[in-house]
Amino acid sequence: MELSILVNKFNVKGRLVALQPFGNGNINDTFLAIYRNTFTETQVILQRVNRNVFPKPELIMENMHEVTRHCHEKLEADSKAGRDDRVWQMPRIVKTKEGADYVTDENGEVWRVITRIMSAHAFDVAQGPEHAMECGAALGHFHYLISDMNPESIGDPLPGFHITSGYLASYDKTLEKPEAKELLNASVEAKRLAKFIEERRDLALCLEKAEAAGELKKRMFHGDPKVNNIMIDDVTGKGTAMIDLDTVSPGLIHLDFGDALRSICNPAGEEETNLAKVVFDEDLATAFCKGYMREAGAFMTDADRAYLYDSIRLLPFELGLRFFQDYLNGNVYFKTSQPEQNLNRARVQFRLCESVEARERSIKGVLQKL
Ligand code: GN1
Ligand code: MG
Repeated sequence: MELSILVNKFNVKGRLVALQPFGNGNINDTFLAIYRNTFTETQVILQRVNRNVFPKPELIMENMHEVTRHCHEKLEADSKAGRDDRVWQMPRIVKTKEGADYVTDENGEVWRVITRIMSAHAFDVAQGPEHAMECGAALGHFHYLISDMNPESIGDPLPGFHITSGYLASYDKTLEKPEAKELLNASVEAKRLAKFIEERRDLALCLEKAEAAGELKKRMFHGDPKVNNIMIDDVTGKGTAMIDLDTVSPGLIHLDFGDALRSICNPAGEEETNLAKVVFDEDLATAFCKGYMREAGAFMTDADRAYLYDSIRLLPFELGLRFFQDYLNGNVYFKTSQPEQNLNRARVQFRLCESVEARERSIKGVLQKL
């Protein structure tokens, strides 16, 4: 089905005047649609939910319905009570003309339309400490918003997501494939990354062990709070919304904390090819933590705090492992524009992990003062 026919199945007023690719997501296909009528313009986001990644796209939409329903109610109540220093926002599902949350095309692909948060932007890399602090505040406030959701109301969007031991197991399985062996033997850099993983197999289990021992408990988490999923208000420079809600589900908030920091504290970005530029920036980390704690510090137990450093070290390792496994497996998960891209993305994450390790004492010092 043509994209313009598809998007017109949704209930947006006006005439479609533009429809173009939008954003830099690694998973879903995203488009911006602009509608105009005689006196105003409406911009919405059209997305195809990636079926190769999410085994049940319909479930993703049921979850999104639940998450946005819960959060919009809470946002409205807080706003009436004049509780906040700003307007916190969250995209809304735009229904089809028939009143459904999504459209399924002739190939069984699930498409949705959500509102665009206007006069706000997400950046691919941190712009400085103030931006980092606002990212922290936005994630902290999001954790507050979803903290009292019923975890039973959400189906598992992506079985195995952020279970590092599972990623290790699928990496080991991939290594047995002849194609993977060939790729590994063909490159000194790939061999170096494989060694990097071997030296850190224990690290992979740090949060899983703490959870199994009952020290850490699952709460609701975002799942993908990287810097370009955090919207910043163009007018005030303040954080205003978390986007990309596909993976909101029960999980450890440590995974969000570590994932946000691995993304925000790497100003070179995930696609950098010069490893010398990839460092974990502690000033950005300090600013992020300040913003996060202001909004969510009240929820943090002593046990939670004890595992923050581990989470900052684990998440770049985990993502590097996921990129590297995908490279060896023929680039079937993350979108790529050239065959070595996932190899390079893995190099960046592992360098970041090393950079965290080299700063262990000083990062722990920052965390202690929170
Ligand atoms: C993917 O969809 P996107 O680009 O926001 C991935 C995240 C990774 C991220 C790295 C469902 O996120 O886990 O951290 O790429 N999402 C999924 O850029 O696998
Ligand atoms: Mg995503």
